[in-house]
Amino acid sequence: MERKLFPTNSSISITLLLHTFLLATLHALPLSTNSRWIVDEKGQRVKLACVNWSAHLELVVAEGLSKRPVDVISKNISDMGFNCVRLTWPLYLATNSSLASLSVRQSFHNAGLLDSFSELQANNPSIVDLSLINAFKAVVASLAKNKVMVILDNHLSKPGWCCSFSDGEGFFGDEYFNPELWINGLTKMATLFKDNPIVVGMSLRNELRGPKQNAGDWYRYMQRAAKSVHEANPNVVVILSGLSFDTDLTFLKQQPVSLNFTQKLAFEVHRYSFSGGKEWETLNANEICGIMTNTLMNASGFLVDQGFPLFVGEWGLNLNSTSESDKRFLNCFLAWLVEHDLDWALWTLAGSYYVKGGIVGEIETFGLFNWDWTQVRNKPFLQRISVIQSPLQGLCILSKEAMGVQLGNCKNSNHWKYTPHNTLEIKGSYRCLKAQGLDRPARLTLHCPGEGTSWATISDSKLHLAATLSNNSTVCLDVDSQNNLITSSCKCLSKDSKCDPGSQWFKIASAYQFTAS
Ligand SMILES: *[C@@H]1O[C@H](CO)[C@@H](O)[C@H](O)[C@H]1NC(C)=O
Ligand SMILES: *[C@@H]1O[C@H](CO)[C@@H](O)[C@H](O)[C@H]1NC(C)=O
Ligand SMILES: *[C@@H]1O[C@H](CO)[C@@H](O)[C@H](O)[C@H]1NC(C)=O
Ligand SMILES: *[C@@H]1O[C@H](CO)[C@@H](O)[C@H](O)[C@H]1NC(C)=O
Ligand SMILES: *[C@@H]1O[C@H](CO)[C@@H](O)[C@H](O)[C@H]1NC(C)=O
Ligand SMILES: *[C@@H]1O[C@H](CO)[C@@H](O)[C@H](O)[C@H]1NC(C)=O
Ligand SMILES: *[C@@H]1O[C@H](CO)[C@@H](O)[C@H](O)[C@H]1NC(C)=O
Ligand SMILES: CC(=O)N[C@H]1CO[C@H](CO)[C@@H](O)[C@@H]1O
Repeated sequence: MERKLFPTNSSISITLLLHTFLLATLHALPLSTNSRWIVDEKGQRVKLACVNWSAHLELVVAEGLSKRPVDVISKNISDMGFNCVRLTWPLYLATNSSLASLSVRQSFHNAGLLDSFSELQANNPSIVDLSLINAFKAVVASLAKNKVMVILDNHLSKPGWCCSFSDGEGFFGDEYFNPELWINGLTKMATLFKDNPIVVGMSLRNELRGPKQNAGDWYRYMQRAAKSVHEANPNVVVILSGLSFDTDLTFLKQQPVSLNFTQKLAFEVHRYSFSGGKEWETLNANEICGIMTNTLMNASGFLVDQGFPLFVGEWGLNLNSTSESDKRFLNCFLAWLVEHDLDWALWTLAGSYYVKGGIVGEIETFGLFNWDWTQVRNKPFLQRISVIQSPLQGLCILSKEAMGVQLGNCKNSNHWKYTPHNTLEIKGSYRCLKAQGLDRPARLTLHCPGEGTSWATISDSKLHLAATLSNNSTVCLDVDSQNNLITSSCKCLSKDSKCDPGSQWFKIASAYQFTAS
């Protein structure tokens, strides 16, 4: 493993050269797993950088088709740097043939959405008279045309918005969650796409939850469903979600899943800034970052060490007006995703819904698109997440002339070694990073270890890199407005819940190097 140094802060990522080397390349499909990595047919690692696209609401039509032609949306997804979509579907689309055979036209008419329907007809004339199941297939085909891989996500049973604790959809045996019907529907869906390699994965059920949830039934039904899906479609990676709205997979520490196939299994976890209540608004950013990271590792991250891919199938934030606390969440969360180089899916693509919770044209503030699906709602955010869209993207610490250091493209970055002396050495050179003093540029030196060259990861977040000066005062690595690395006094290490340590958050990340076995 090579190591690279990533800063996690937002404000400095604006200068990123976006997507220029993200021309869509289709991997050799199908995908499978090799230890914790998702790999293609040739054994090359594939990093899933997905966005959720909903097709599970009342109308059972992928959102946005009244706003833009499906091929434009698919192309936009690829242009925005995603290589995959987590496409949500309601179980009844697979199990209720009257629903599946309803036409898109009828579905809109039944809901009384005549204006949206004429917009849909104008934008997607070839879709209006397809049945709902064929319209779903048309969306998959459009994604395939644009080399965007698809993970089918069974989001709920009855079409509509999801999910609450007691909506009858949360766990096996609930009013709308008959396990036999579910296995049957999953198997049908797996069969339907068995000859379409663009469907690379199936996430068996979204966010298990509710009063009935228990690990015993989880194993009973998840294992049966996984085998059945694999039997019907051995191409897909089967993805299993945890309990408590998919925040908890700890039970797997006691008992691993038992299946009759290998190299096709991954796990899924979800995390939002609001998952832990209002903690990001009320607690110190370093403390809460430490708590969140530990919780994530305890509840799901441990699976990576056990040799399974972990797919962060939902995460996201309000992109219409991002709060300070959400920005801190993002800095900390991205550091976690970078550190473990995880696969993920952002919630969400939609700028608005046909109808959600009875409201026609409801805005989705978590959506990448704006309300009418014509613009990116929040461009800095999109630039920001490019750091996790492919391995080794984003900003890294680069050496420059005269022993200086600055941020730049990770592709050109030096590889760093974090030595037992806590020095940060450029691999293959004798140079290491040195703090010269308060508010002065950080530099490279040949005196390693020596004064100001020992860096400790401090604070609860473990994201500050601190060095001690000759007079025993401590400074933290920081970035100035020109992307030069400096050292300044360490920010808000504890208590203060108002201040933002973001520019001082760095992650020493392992750069992936895969040798096919
Ligand atoms: C099947 O779908 C049709 C059309 O939406 C609906 O009227 C019917 O109630 C559904 N049946 C079941 C059992 O959900
Ligand atoms: C795996 O188990 C399922 C269900 O028990 C069975 O139908 C299938 O044949 C088994 N597959 C293999 C490869 O043993
Ligand atoms: C890990 O999770 C389990 C189950 O939720 C919990 O009981 C335990 O306290 C957690 N451990 C840590 C270190 O957070
Ligand atoms: C989106 O942000 C604008 C400007 O901050 C605000 O006026 C508007 O109410 C927000 N819309 C929603 C739905 O939050
Ligand atoms: C989507 O693609 C269309 C056609 O190329 C383009 O005009 C539009 O700006 C794109 N939208 C976004 C949000 O990138
Ligand atoms: C240590 O030196 C720095 C200058 O590099 C100075 O700003 C700081 O006040 C000094 N600290 C102490 C405790 O003397
Ligand atoms: C720095 O701390 C060390 C160990 O605590 C001490 O021996 C040394 O005298 C201190 N130096 C200064 C300049 O305060
Ligand atoms: C932000 C947001 O709306 N997230 C939702 C994503 O979908 C899951 C499951 O449908 C909901 O529980 C989340 O609230």
